[in-house]
Amino acid sequence: MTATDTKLTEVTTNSMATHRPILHRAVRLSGLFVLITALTSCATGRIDPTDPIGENAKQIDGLMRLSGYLAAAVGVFVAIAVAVVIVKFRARPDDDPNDLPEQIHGNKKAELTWTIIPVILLVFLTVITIPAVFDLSGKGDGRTIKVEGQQWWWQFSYDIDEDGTPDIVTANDLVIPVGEEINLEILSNDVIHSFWIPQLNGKKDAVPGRVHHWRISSPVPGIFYGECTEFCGLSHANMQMRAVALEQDDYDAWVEEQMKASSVPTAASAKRGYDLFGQHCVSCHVVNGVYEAAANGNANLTSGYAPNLTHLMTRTSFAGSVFELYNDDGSVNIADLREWVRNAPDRKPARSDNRQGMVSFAEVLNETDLDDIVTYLSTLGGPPPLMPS
Ligand code: HEC
Ligand SMILES: [Cu+2]
Repeated sequence: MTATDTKLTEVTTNSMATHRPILHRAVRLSGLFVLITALTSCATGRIDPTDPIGENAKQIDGLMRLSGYLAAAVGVFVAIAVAVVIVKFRARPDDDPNDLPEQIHGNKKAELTWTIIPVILLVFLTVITIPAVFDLSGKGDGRTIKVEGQQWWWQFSYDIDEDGTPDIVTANDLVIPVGEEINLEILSNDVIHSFWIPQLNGKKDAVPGRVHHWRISSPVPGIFYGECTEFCGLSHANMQMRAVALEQDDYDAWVEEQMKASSVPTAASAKRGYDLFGQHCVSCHVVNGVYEAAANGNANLTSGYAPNLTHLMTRTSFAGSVFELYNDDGSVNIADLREWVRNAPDRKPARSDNRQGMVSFAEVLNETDLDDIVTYLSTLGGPPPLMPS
């Protein structure tokens, strides 16, 4: 007996013993796989790519499903074929290990078959996908909204009178009327981001120095959740956004409110907060009508440097939609707002030394200051026309 022969006999005689651990490992691995899949799908929460609502998203979903089912069919076929081969041609105890099957080189029929079938499948998928790609990149007949990616939040600008300058500048919540094909002009003010609200459409990159066109529409009112899907630095995971689709009347009312400038509050605490805001916050933030000219010239209506706060309280969320602006009972989420103003980089990682994100005021503002500033912030419009359910 040669060394190889001994080995072969060992393998054959031990096969029952070795099968079990392999089986156990396979079961354990698939358990791990299921767990990871479950956990990663938890992480996205309300961001749901499997439930398309808008026409564009439905089109993508249809293509995904079709290619998914085809791939699954191919996968099942291959798995069955492999299983059949494994069982049918397995080594049996009384097999002569030296008795090899006929050795061949190539098999025209088999090779043509497994080339032609995939080619047909791929050509089919290409033929149905290409028109969809062109269709999705076309313009809709609705209004245009400018979308700017920033480290790490999204800014939305509306040119209501179409004179080339924005009339409404807001953040986090992209408010749209239902049933209209909204054209998005997607840009970036720093690095590459990607805009993705899966229930309304696929992903579109936001690239500095380029304008990318994208459409979204929703046939029903509601809030649709999205996030940045191109790694863009420290707080990439905290760069979310939502589309808020409103009935036409509600949308018109929203526009009307957004067009109004802010005014100086009269109540004592809010007025004190307003003054503190003028001291500490206007180098970055704009409040239309009262704080437009920034101390150091960073901020103007369209600076894009920090969110325009004129109608802060008409949004549902803040800081890249990471925090809810309202509690479940409809009251203002004072706790998070206050902590944010106290020490924003502590709540959401930022590089404020590098003009990325908000600075900390932990060493600057005392408790009364914080109360008054939050009281002032709470006077900035609101409540939102639609609350998250
Ligand atoms: C150095 C510039 C800077 C200063 C100064 C500053 N902020 Fe900010 N602020 C930002 C940036 C940038 C963001 C967006 C951060 C993010 O979403 O990650 C922000 C976000 C906010 C938000 C959330 C807005 C939204 O819609 O998401 C509020 C509220 C806010 N700041 C309040 C204040 C207040 C109050 C002060 C003064 C005490 C202040 N900020 C001072 C830069 C600044
Ligand atoms: Cu990002």
